[in-house]
Amino acid sequence: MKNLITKKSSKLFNEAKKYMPGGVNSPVRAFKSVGSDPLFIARAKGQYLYDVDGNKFIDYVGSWGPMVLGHAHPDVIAAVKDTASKGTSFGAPTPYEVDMARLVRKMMPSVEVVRMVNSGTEATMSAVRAARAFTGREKIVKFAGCYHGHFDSFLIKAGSGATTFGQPDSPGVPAELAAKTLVADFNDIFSVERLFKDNNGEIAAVIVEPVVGNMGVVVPENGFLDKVLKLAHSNGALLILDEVMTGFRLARGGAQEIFGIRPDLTTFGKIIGAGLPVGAYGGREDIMRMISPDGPVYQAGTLSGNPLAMAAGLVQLKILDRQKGLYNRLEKKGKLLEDGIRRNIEKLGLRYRINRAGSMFTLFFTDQSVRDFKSALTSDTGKFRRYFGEMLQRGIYLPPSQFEAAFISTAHTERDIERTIAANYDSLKIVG
Ligand code: HOZ
Repeated sequence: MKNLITKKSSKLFNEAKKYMPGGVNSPVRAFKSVGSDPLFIARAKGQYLYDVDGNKFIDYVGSWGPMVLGHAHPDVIAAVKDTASKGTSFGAPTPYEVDMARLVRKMMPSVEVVRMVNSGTEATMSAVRAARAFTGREKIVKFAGCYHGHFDSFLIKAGSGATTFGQPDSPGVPAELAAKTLVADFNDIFSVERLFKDNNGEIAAVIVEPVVGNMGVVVPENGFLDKVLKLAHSNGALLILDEVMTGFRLARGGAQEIFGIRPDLTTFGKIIGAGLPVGAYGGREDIMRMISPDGPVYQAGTLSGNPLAMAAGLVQLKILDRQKGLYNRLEKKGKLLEDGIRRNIEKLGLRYRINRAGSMFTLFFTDQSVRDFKSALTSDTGKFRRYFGEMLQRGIYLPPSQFEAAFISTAHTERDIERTIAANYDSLKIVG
């Protein structure tokens, strides 16, 4: 093990703090909860990340999910360069958008009609507006620890950075709006049932991450999603699956393909743009035709369907659509890593838990099985902080918070995974 030299990153961070809240443009990346300065990234290629001090890491953040083919995939970069040379934004339709909408519908048949936006937050916020307009109801149900972006209605018991920084309920959210968000417990169908009973005829939609990534990875128990769908429908409400993390990552057709669920609406994020700023929402034609200019529900954006983002995303989605065995290979890599970490935990006599779905995983520093927000919060975040630092010293770049998912890409090799397992062993041995 060597001591990381991070002089240039720290210098940049000190400068950044003068001009930006916390020195960053999104909270979790500030590394605050892991007690060190963030690394400033110079470049990335495949499974590797290189910081401004010249350190190289095996990357398990993958820009928080979208880099499922690894960084700077040559075909994606070629498409971006070619498209950029023809202009970067027109605020007018382009052929890319038609190809994209057609491909999304082919890969995920529940998405009959789709609208491109610029981020996952925009997607979830717009999907909820559509659901409210369609049902004529105002309340929504979300699950504690799920994170659906930073729109007011979702910053109630929110996961991801909101949990990392101990602010699952953000100030600045009007109380009247917060009162319209009802919170259930993941994997507890009775908690959903209770909300429907107590708010009869008032709930527009249930929104859920089908596999949660934002309290760390939490997998739905047998039949849970199906029961949520049935409960929503029998009460005249819609189901919105937030597939910002899972869409096109867990399977060609996302988590909905794996669990055999046909939601009314689905939301997507950055994976659609291969890492460029994109989001999208779509679903049942009768709901989506309510969106302007087909219908009265207003939602717009100059950069929506931006040609660079569409061109990059199309290349990535076409590879995901066509490459045989790609998701099996991701599953195999995920399993290899999971098995290795489990072996380490056992050998060291520890009782930590690892949750995994395909190429998404989280090691929780708790001896309880993690199936909801409450159990995720039993994790020892002090231990996680020390573990994160030890892994970083050994060249492994993990999400800098206990309450996030780590991501494997097709670029990670078995050798990378073996190195990661060895680093995990050494780190756990020190942290205990
Ligand atoms: N909300 C992201 C993780 N779920 C973190 C985004 C970032 O800090 O870049």
